[in-house]
Amino acid sequence: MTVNTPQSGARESGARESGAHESGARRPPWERQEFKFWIGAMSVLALLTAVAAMGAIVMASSKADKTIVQAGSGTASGPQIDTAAEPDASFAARDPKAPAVPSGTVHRITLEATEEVLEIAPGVEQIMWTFGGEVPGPTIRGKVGDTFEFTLVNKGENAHSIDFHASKVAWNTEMRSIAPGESLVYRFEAKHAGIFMYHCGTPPVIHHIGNGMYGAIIVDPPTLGSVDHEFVMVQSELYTAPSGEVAGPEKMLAEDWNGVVFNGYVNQYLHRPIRVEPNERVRIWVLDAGPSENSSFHVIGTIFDTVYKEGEYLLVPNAGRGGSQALDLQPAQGGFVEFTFDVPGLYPFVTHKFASASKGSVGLFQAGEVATADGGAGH
Ligand SMILES: [Cu+2]
Repeated sequence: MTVNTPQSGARESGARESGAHESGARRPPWERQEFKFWIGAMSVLALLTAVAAMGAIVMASSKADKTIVQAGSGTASGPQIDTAAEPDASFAARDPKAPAVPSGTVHRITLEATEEVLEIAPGVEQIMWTFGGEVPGPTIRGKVGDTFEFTLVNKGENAHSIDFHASKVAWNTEMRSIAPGESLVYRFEAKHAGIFMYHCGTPPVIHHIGNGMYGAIIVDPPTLGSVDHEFVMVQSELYTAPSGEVAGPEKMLAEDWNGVVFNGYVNQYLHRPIRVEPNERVRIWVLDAGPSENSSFHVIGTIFDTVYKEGEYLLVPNAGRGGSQALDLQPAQGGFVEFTFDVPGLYPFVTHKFASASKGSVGLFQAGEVATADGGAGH
């Protein structure tokens, strides 16, 4: 009598070598010849399927990528960024204010993919790949249930595309790459709330995001309360290129960035502080666009009483007096924080990963009438 324990199975198998068919009925199913045959056949089939699928992916991506690899082969080396350098007196920081939610429920927006020279730090100009001629691309806003209809027009010299993380659409249709001169319509209903990344998805994706093709789209949660100020900070890395050139993908692949910045420019809000008043309620939407570095968003001198991350409130003002010091984000994650400044003064904001902060991601809030280094207030 056979007892079905692993030991007895192992013991039996030795006897079965010389035994023959009659013992087959007593063998565990995985040791029967016909079972072994089908397992072997299925393994071969699975292997062939995997090889065929990989071949198809390689063929598809190399097809979409042909132009990009040629045109994108910028020089690996670019200038180092001097974070102590001052911008010209005429320098205007990018407006950090979050756009208002537009009226209506259908938003038709045209976005142009462009390739043009932009200043990314004092004295550093290079070709950036953009949405709408700016890095980050424009911040888009709506609410849950709204319909967005984007027309992407490729005005560049390389293939480009767009991928809205706020959408649920097929990768091979709306997110397809289009050649220079072409356009496509990308339509979706915003079904979920949050601050989402959008970016060019043309391979190699790291090259297109690393050269500036990213932005934020805010889909308001239905419960969003009102505040005195709303700002948007998009963190990203900067990869420099020689003047007049575009950065190649080598430094991006090596995670060897030259700068980490908010809203596309080195320390811009340190040079042009953001003006608020003490005790006003401030909300900052934060998106980490990467392509590779994470963020630990922190405002020095205050504590967040509200934190919303990736579609959920992690903290709201509560009886337990809970406080939050940093919003942690990986690339392509976002959220918002809310707080007040209790007394007049200057309040820096950073990513508390200080190796990154020291490469250009320091800004300043000016709460009230207090002196700033340059004697003036920004927004
Ligand atoms: Cu692109």
